[in-house]
Amino acid sequence: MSSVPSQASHADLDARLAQNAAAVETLLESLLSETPAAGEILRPPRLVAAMRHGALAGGKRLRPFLTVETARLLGVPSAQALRAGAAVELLHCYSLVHDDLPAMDDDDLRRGRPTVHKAYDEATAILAGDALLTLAFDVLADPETHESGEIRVALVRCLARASGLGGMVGGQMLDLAAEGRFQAQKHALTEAEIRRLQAMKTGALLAASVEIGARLGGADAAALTALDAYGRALGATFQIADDILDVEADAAQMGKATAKDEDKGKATLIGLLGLDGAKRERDRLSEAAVKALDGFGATADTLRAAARFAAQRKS
Ligand code: GRG
Repeated sequence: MSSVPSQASHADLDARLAQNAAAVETLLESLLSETPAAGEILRPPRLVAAMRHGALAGGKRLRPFLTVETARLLGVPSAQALRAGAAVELLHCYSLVHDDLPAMDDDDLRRGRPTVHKAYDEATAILAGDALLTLAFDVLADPETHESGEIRVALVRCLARASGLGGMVGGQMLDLAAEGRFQAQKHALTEAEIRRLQAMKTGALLAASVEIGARLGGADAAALTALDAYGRALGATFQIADDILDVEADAAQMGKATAKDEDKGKATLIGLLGLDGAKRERDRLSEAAVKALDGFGATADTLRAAARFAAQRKS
């Protein structure tokens, strides 16, 4: 099949991203209220405030966008798609809160604001991350997200596998080892090892954002395979773009510190392919993501545009 050109313009994509981000914000706002949910005893105000600091007001909301757009392709009611997307975003926000901690990346700035441990304190930031993580699974497991228990379990398992031991958390562990945190394990990574690390640390959650939308819509095996290829290529695109932005963008543009990778000895493809080589690889991967959607026709144009956005984004 030949590649279907993307008909969605930058302006269309920007408008859809903004519309989706506003809807995600509204839902997160209500999920992160001080009122306890059924079965909860009390939501401590300081913990709620720290969670809200970490999850509201900021971010591109790309992951829930991917969930919602994939679900839309399969005719899922928008309220259900949005809940699943919000769950993925809660998990992403937990990872940012914990990644910024002194024991991890030790960052002061995130989304243009003080990180949670700076605005509150370290113990509160750890707990806020933990509670964002568990809330993500609570949202997926709720019958409001899908009437079928079987589908809800599939969503929970997909998010757990992508974000845990063999996914994001495992990838973070490999990243710390590659930085030389644990002397015995220090070694220069091969290209294959860098790609695997990035597929785990960043790619897995982006791919899961797509898969969750697909599973919510009851996608068949062929659609799941195509969307999985799309999500993985988009995830790899996104991480290379991030590495390039770390070199080329400034902190004001990114809302977080930049030029950190080289200082920390982080393993990136730029080190192996050079800046121009990394840009070519980023563009090759984003086109591979677009190509994976060939079977879907024009209804997938927004997802095609999202893959190009992941490559060309400025923050
Ligand atoms: C510490 C549990 C734990 C996990 C750490 C994913 C991860 C692993 C940490 C997040 C920090 C990081 C820099 C990851 C690389 C992926 C990345 C660029 C995340 C930022 O995602 P964006 O650009 O952020 O989508 P916004 O703010 O737009 O949501």
